[in-house]
Amino acid sequence: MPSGDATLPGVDDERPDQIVLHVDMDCFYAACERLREPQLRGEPLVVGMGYEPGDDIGAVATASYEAREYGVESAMAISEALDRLPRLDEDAADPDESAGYYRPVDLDFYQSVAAEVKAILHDCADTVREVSIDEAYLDVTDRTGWEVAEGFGRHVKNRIEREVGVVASVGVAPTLSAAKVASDYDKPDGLVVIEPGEVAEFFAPLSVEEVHGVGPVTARTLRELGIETAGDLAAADPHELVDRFGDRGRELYDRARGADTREVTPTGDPKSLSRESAFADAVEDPERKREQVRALAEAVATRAQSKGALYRTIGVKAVTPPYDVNTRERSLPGPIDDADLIEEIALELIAEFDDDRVRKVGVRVSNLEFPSGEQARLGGWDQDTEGDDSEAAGRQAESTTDDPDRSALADDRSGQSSLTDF
Ligand code: TTP
Ligand code: MG
Repeated sequence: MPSGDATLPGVDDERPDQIVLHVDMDCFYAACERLREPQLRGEPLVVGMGYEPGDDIGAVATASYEAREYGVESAMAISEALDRLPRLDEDAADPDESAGYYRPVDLDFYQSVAAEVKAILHDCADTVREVSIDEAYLDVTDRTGWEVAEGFGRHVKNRIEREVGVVASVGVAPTLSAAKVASDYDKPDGLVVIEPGEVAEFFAPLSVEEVHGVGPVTARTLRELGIETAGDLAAADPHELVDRFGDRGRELYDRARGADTREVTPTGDPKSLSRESAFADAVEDPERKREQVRALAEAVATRAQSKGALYRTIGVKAVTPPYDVNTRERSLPGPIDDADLIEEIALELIAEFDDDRVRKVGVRVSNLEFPSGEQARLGGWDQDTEGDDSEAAGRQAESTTDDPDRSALADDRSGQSSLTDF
């Protein structure tokens, strides 16, 4: 059985060059209700359906943390919730201390609050994957570094609270699954950073249920095998797990070890194709930058061609230390498919950074058109599917952006740290 002593399990499978931030709002629907009824703050509050007299079929959507103390939780039958936490008579002169407030679900309102939160998230990262009304992954690799990642997480948290008035729990980690575990770890009002190399160690004491993909049934079977914690699972014999669970066994084993090579891929239709590559150390030599840009330009051209995409805008990105994301782009009169032109324009645009120290460069085409009318699904698009390019040397990630304003770009539009660029 692998002991993991020689090398920390999972380390090889992390992407230490990737900084992922996961945001999950605390008791989101209840937090929204508290925005318009501040007197509900600090009170047990249940949001759900079916609690009106004579209307007893329904479920709890969410409960405030005060209501959770009474055992009320999401998806519980409303009748059960009412048993555990009776509904407060809000008109009574002397309200019952052990009763709670009940409010109906108002999804339109929650969606409007969520939109405000998401706007902040898009402001804080170039790539955002929205996974539900109150949850998103951000790739913040270019915006921060590990030494200041906690401060960056706090900045995102504070902006949401200050500008929208609801509280988020935030996790920062080198993988998506670890970032999710981190945001959940200290809820509510949590901020947890798991640094590269610490993922497996962080996971080890967690119960197997915390491993993504382990439900109550799997957990029971694992316990029968003597596997109680993520650490036990990471140290188990993978062959035995495959025998027991099929391919899923291997997946659970990998997840328990913190192995996760997925990148944050944005939600929505692709509007651009880009490839980028980081240098081990910031580079000043213009020829090295050009060399990298040439390779990226070729990769982007090949990618666009394989997708049957024409493009009208060609852009470059140069990340200068510490975290300045600079983008430059140029739009053409009409859509083209021309690898040489991508290279030529990208090299012209990157020349502006000849004298700068640059730690990452990128090339992008946008204003895409798909004349065949068949916009192929892009590799790496699905959260749970590895992009076919994702194993490319260094961190040459394909990413796509979803910026409707792109089509309005003027020629040679330039922007320092433009927030939605790349
Ligand atoms: P969650 O993020 O799962 O829950 P939450 O935000 O209420 O609480 P936590 O602090 O633990 O994150 O889900 C987000 C919202 O989705 C939640 O506020 C209500 C809704 N929801 C349902 O309607 N039904 C459900 O079963 C769950 C789990 C959530
Ligand atoms: Mg939540």
